[in-house]
Amino acid sequence: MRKNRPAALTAASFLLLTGAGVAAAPAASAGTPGSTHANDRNSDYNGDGHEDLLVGAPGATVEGHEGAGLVTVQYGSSRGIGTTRVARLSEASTGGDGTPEAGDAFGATVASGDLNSDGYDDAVIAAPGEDVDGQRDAGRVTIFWGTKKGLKPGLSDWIEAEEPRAGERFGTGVAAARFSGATEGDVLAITDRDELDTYTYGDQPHIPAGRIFQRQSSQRLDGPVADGARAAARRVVLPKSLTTGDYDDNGFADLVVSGVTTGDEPGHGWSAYYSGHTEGLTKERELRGGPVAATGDINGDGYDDLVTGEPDSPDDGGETLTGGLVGVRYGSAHGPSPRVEWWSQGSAGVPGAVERGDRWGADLSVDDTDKDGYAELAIGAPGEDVGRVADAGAVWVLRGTPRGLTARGAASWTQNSAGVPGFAEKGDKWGAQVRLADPNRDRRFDLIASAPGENSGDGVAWFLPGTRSGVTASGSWTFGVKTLGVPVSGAAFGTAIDE
Ligand SMILES: [Ca+2]
Ligand SMILES: [Ca+2]
Ligand SMILES: [Ca+2]
Ligand SMILES: [Ca+2]
Repeated sequence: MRKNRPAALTAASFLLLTGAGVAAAPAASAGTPGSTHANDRNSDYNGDGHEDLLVGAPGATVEGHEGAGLVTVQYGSSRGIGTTRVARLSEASTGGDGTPEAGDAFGATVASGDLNSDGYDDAVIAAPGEDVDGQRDAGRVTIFWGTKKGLKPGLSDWIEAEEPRAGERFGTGVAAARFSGATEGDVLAITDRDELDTYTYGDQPHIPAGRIFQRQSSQRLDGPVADGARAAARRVVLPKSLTTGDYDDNGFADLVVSGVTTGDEPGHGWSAYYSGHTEGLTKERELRGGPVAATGDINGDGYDDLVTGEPDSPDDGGETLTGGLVGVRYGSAHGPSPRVEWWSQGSAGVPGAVERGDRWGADLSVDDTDKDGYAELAIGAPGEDVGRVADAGAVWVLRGTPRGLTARGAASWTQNSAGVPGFAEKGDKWGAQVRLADPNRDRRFDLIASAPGENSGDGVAWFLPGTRSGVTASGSWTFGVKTLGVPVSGAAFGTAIDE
C-alpha cells in the first residue's frame, strides 16, 4: 500500500498544477498521495507503511458527559496491531476547538485520507449529534492531522455546515479520496441528511481553524442525474454511508452515496453513483441496493467493484424473506454495471439459512485475504441467531476469483465457532461492523469484526488473521474498552471502523 511520496514526484506534480491549472490523473500506482482505487485507500497516520486501525466508540463517556464519544487508534507494525500502541481521541483532545457534550456521538462515522498531501493520512471523525449555535444535532466533523508520531491531541481542525440547521446531522457520511484534480491529495466528502459537500484543503496560513477547507462543491442528494435523461420519479434517499473506489478506472476516485428511501415507498435500499474526473464529482445514476456499501476489485480486472448490503429490505429484492441481501456490481469503463448479482444466505453454497431479522449485509468490507490478487467480501449479520440465542451475530467471508464472487470456499463464524474467543450471547450483535485490514503489511488482509452490544453495550472487537488460505479463526483474539483504556458503560466500541 502507498505511503511516503518521493520528493521528485512531489515537484513534478507541483509543476503540473501550476502549469496546467488542473492536475492530470496520477498513474494508478502506489506512491502518490491521494487514493483512487479501493486498494490504495489507506489509514496510515504515522506514515510508516503500516495501516493503523481507527475505531469509534460514540457512546463513550468523556469528562463525565455520557455519549460524547471517542475513537481509538491502534498503530500497525510488522507484528500487526495490539493493545499497547493506542491513542484515544475525543473532542477533549482538540485543544479547545471542540467540547465533549452528552450525545455528541463523536466517532459515529469515521474516514481516513491524506487531505493535506504530506504523506501522512489524516483521520476524519464525525459527531453528527453535535449541537452547533444552538441547533440541535446539526453535526460537526473533526480532522486530526497525521504526523510522523501519528495523530496527536491539539493537532486538529474542524468543519461545520455553512448554515448549521437542527437535525441535519452533518457528518452522517464521511469519505476521503482523490475525486478531482483540484488538489494533489484527497478530497473530503461529507453528507448530511440531504446534501453532499466536497472540501479541499487550503493550506493557507493565518486562516482561522475550521476555515482552512474550501468547499469545492455542494449538491442536493435528490438532485438530477447526469444529462437529466430518464430520471425516474424523484426518489428521496436518506443517506447512511459512503464508499469510494475507481469503478471506471479513469484515475480519479468515484463516490457512492448509499441510503434508504423515504416518502411513499420507504425503506428500500438505493445508492447514487458519482463519477470522479478532473473537475470533481458528477452524479451519474441511481442504483438499487444499500444503505451499506463497500468497494474492492473482486475479479481483479483493474475496475473496482461495488457491493451493497440491504439488511432490512422490505422486499428483499423480490424474495419473500427478510434476512438481508447483498448486491454485487462489477466495474467497467462505464462504472458499476447496471446488472446486479444478488446474494443471500439462501444462495447456493453460502453457509447458513435465510431467517427473518438476520440483517445479513449490515456491514461489508472488500479486500484480498489470501494474496491471490482477488478481493474477498466480508459480510456481517448482527441479527443472526446462534442456536436459540437471539441476535448473537455472525460473520462471513466469500472469495473473489477472476470470474467474480463465488460461494466456493465461503466461510462463516460465530462466537461459538472453534478457535473464536467468547460465547454467543443474546444481543451481542457480532458483525455489526466488519473490516478487512492489513496492519502487518503481509498483503493478507485480516478480519476485524465488532460487537458493539457485547458486555451490555461496552463493545468488543475480534481479530481473525488472514493467512495463505484466507481468514481463519485460529489465532484470533479480542480487544475492547478495557484493553484499550476506554471508559466502560455503554461506550458502544466498534460502532464504526474506518474503511
Ligand atoms: Ca502506521
Ligand atoms: Ca496528511
Ligand atoms: Ca473488478
Ligand atoms: Ca483473494
